[in-house]
Amino acid sequence: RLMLLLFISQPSEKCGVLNVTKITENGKKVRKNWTSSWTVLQGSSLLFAKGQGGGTSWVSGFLVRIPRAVRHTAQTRSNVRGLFSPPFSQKFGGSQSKPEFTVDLRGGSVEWASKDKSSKKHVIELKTRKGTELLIQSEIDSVINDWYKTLVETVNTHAWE
Ligand code: I3S
Repeated sequence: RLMLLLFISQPSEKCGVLNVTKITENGKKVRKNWTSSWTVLQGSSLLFAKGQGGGTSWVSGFLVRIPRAVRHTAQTRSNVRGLFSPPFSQKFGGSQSKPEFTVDLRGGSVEWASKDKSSKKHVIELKTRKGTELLIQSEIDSVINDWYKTLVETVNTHAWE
């Protein structure tokens, strides 16, 4: 029972709105393009989706998704980690918003970004094994601190895979 509890409580699922930009792709520097993205962590995959598009602001997109996220979280907890949980595509609202891009955190790193990486506050720098570097940011302290903790745990958990 203890093992099951530990298994369920692993930080492998989390979602929310974050500001994100790539700074390097496959080892090559790319131009920053900060966008507000619906972000989902599942296992070692981190997915980013644009807002709902068509002029929909991230605020309304977020509000639409709250019940979905709550429902999903409840479902996931009660169903032993996704056994009966909806597939990934549904978490992004089916056809409403598709993952813009995904990064694999296995073998990657997470740290607070240094000042020279961005003038924004609360910026996390993610590096993947394949040489993609991302900055993720939220104006809300508690939000970004929670993501930092979860991402560090995720990277540590999947470091040797
Ligand atoms: O690291 P940089 O190049 O100073 O980043 C800023 C620029 O990408 C800027 O875009 P333009 O160079 O196209 O004007 C962005 O608007 C800024 O947000 C970037 O800086 P921060 O410090 O916000 O990451």
